[in-house]
Amino acid sequence: MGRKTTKTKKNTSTTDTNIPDQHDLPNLQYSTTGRVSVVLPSYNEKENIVEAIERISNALKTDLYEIIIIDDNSPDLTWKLAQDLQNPKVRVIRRMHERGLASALDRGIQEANGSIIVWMDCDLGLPPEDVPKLVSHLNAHNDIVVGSRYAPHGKDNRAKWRAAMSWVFNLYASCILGFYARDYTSGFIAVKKEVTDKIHFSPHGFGEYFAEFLYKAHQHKYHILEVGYIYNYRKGGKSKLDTSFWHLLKAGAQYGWRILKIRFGKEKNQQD
Ligand SMILES: Nc1nc2c(ncn2[C@@H]2O[C@H](COP(=O)(O)OP(=O)(O)OP(=O)(O)O)[C@@H](O)[C@H]2O)c(=O)[nH]1
Ligand SMILES: [Mg+2]
Repeated sequence: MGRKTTKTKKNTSTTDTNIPDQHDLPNLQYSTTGRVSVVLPSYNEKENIVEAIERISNALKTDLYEIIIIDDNSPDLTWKLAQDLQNPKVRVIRRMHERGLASALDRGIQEANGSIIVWMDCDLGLPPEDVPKLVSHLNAHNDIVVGSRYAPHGKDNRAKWRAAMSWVFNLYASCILGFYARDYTSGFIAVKKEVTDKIHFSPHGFGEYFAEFLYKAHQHKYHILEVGYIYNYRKGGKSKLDTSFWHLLKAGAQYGWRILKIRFGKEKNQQD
């Protein structure tokens, strides 16, 4: 089992009423300098990869330990663009025989050496400038900070029908898995390495792994905080999920089934 935390009742004594909840504010005692590994899965992202690396590096500054690109031998040579930067903090892993988002993230997390791990899309639909905000909310209380469209100040800026589909799906996921998280398909996260050392997800599939990770982490008593962010369409290139309405519906059905399996199936954390 993971580290256990006990819930304490809110202190309502007069002396403490002006002290904000610890989990609502960045914890200045929790140093993040040089500790952050950012994992970026990439497949045919030549329009975005260089800008993503630059903006993440500029945003994290001295907190950045490394950026790990997990690229599945993109035909558009995304991996080469990243390699050619010759940035000592950028590591490119070019996979020749494997494919898939969940397996790429699984590999990237295993490779990461920072004590804080962030992962996100590299298509600039998720704002690189918000990475420090996620990281800053990790502290003695919060083990996982999720960028969420449904937390205060969060928003899904895509077309209304597209945002509505995600909202309904995430409501379904919350009803089945619990309301300790609301954005079960975010894919934008900062987490302590001790959590990823303990909690593993299936390397199969696309975005379903995220709900599995949050569910298992919650089961192991790790604390999850959601922080709002504004989700936009990817900046360039093509989506690997949103290729047609029917593909999207099929993916939704697969995700829906997987949520049921996560909640009611026999699948257990690999290390239990
Ligand atoms: N290594 C690897 N990365 C992938 C693969 N499929 C998608 N990705 C990357 O994973 C991230 C998520 O894929 P997206 O196509 O952005 O999926 P999405 O976020 O649901 O869709 P849009 O942002 O709307 O385009 C992006 O950074 C992709 O480049 C894959 O098979 N292998
Ligand atoms: Mg994306």
